[in-house]
Amino acid sequence: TDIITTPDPTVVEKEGYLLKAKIADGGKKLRKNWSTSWVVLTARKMEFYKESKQPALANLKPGHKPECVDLCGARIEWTSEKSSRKNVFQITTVSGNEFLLQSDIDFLILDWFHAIKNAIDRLPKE
Ligand code: I3P
Repeated sequence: TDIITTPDPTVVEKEGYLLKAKIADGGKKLRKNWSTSWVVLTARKMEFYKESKQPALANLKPGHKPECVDLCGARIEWTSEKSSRKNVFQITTVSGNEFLLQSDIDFLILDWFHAIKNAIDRLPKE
């Protein structure tokens, strides 16, 4: 069905653990360093928390702010070239941040890919 709704920016659309590697910051390449991250997707952004199931609590700790990814104008694509791992996709933000996300569980990474792609497609391009 094609029901068009205005997404509430505060509603968590999806959350869970994924393997994450940030490979560029503002267009500058970074050394790849995979780590498990608790990922929270809302309409306009993703947040990466350090391995906590309780983002609210993690957020209270000083110096433990989640990394925030603005999805407006972002790109998402599968990549088999940027990692030896299977099931890897890349998110590239307008600001030139690049993230690889991965899970060995096929349905899980597929769900994430489609949820993020849907969020991006609903948003204005900038
Ligand atoms: C990297 C590390 C990564 C690996 C990367 C290595 O080494 O092993 O896990 O990426 O491969 O360079 P280091 O820890 O010394 O930086 P994948 O697991 O995604 O393959 P790469 O250089 O081919 O990207």
